[in-house]
Amino acid sequence: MPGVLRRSASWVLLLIVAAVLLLAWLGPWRSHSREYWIKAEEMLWSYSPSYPINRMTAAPFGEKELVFLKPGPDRIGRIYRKAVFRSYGPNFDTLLDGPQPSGGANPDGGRVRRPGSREEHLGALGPILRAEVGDTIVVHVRNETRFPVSLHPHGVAYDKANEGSGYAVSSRDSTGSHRAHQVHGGGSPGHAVPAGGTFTYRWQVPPRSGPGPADPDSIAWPYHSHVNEVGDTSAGLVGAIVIHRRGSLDERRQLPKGVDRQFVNLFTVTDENKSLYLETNMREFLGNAPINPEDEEFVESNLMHGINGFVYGDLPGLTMAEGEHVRWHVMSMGTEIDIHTPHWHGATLLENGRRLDTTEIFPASSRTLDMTPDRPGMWMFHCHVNDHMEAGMHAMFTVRRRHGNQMDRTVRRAPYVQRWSWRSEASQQGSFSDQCQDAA
Ligand SMILES: [Cu+2]
Repeated sequence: MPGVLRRSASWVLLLIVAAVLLLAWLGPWRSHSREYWIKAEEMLWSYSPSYPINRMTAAPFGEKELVFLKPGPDRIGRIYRKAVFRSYGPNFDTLLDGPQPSGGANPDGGRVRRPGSREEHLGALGPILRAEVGDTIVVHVRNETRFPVSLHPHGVAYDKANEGSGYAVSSRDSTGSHRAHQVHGGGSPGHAVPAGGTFTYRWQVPPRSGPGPADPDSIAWPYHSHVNEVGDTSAGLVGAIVIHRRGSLDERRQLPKGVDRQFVNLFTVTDENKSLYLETNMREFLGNAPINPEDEEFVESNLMHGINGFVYGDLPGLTMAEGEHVRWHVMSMGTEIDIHTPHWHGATLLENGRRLDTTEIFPASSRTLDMTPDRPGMWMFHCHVNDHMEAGMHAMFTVRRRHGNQMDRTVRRAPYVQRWSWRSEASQQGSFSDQCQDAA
């Protein structure tokens, strides 16, 4: 090879090596655009798939619990029509994650939140939206419910068009003088996506959206529909955004580096009396029975004290192994009774450097805690407010024993007697109210 050619070939080689090294160096600083395809959808949701067995006692429910769960001529029971967020592949083609009607017998539900999946414990919550500081989050929302909905995020950065919330603000024109115009949601259709409509939200994730100096390397924010805020959130249109410090998200496992499990738990008294679907539920489950929706006992029966939409120990999927690094994000929504104190049996946790086994959350606030479980077994995880405990705000978490690298699978949830599919459950509930109507 002539010298000139040889020299230029080695220059090319040198340039390629330099480019590869530069790309590798830039890798952690490259910002991502994280794209999500989310549908708002209606479904029948059961707060208590193990009904009539109380999983916390392995015995049939008693009078006190049946107030909330048992359908009757003047009681909706444990199944309600709700609206939830679910995530899909590009162009909304394949269902990826989201609540499924309890029982899993629905045609598309078998693939999502299945036993053993990372998302199983999310229950009625929308899919987790994940990002790192420096990223942009793009969320395409399609509204398949009968009401207008929006997607309003907490914590991340947005302009008025992407706030997902409409209220009257005045604006200045180009001369700087105040215009009397009221601008709702920045004039953007994103503040209320109509039934059948689609909108794309764009949010930035600057450092002020990520963990603060005393936080662990990931924190959670709620997101929810904000058209009729009380009605929307009571209907179920709620989920979580988890923001990671730059470079701390393990992209393959979609978990923070060094964390083995991550759970997000929403403690809330879902007020079905305030849901967008109250009238629909009354029609669907009570027919034309003359019921006063303000009757005190009827109102009480529709207060569902749940964790991720499940009551009395029915939340599945809180499973881990001893010695693992487990991250818990707990949050709340609701009203003045939504003062919750999540308490873990059998373990302690660290919250921003403080050691505790009980924390406190209020509507729309969240806490992030780290646990290293050291006592294998099944442990209670519940709200420590007396009234909430009695009304069902319980779950269980399972710590499996380790044999070397193997998890012992013999620790299992207490078996419950019958397996209800949502179809049989819904038809059972339907036929019960039908019978009552026949009898009336
Ligand atoms: Cu509570």
